[in-house]
Amino acid sequence: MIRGVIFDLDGVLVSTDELHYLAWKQLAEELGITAFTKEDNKRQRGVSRMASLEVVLEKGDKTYTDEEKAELATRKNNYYLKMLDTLTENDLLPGARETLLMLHERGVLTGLGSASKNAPVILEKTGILSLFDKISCGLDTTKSKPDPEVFLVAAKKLELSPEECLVVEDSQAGIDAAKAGGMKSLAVGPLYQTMGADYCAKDLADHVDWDTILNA
Ligand code: B16
Ligand code: MG
Repeated sequence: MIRGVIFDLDGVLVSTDELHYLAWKQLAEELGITAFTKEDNKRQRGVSRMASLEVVLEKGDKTYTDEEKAELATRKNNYYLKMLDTLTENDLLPGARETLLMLHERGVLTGLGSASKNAPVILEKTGILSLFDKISCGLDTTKSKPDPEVFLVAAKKLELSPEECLVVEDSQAGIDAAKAGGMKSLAVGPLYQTMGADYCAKDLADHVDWDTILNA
């Protein structure tokens, strides 16, 4: 029986990948890296800020100290935060708010399991912060998906066992993390049919058989 649903953020509830891309692109150009593309950006989905920085730096030929890397990541995050200023509830992905409300009505707990350290700001700006019982994000964790840490922290905060949780994810690393944590998974997004999840749907507005999923 599923008693809690843990949602990934970027690509499941809201699409911030274009903003991440534009902010990394701006940094790359300042560093003289012109080869960073949208294709590279796909590899940054669901991974931590520092791992995303490595994806940018490997397209150039300079090496940086850890201190310099920390400064570069902060610089990118400042560009990204400025871009988040324009985020509103209109940026929620189809079915996101409705699904959270439906789960609450059924008495199912809701959690967030996101790599982003900006997750609380994004939930606030899109008006769904109050629809979460507990939040686990990049501020609570040290390991990136496919490590299950972020989902295990969410389950612990919800006071549920992994078997009682379903993870909703759009990235392969996220589906792998759910499995590694002993949780069931629902895949959404462009790769939903190919990630080996227990259930899949184009997006949260697509037909999802919640009766079957929650009673499994
Ligand atoms: P931040 P998710 C992830 O969000 C993004 O998909 C990924 O591109 C980003 O690097 C990561 O958050 C960290 O974000 O720089 O805001 O801490 O899919 O796990 O919700
Ligand atoms: Mg994601």
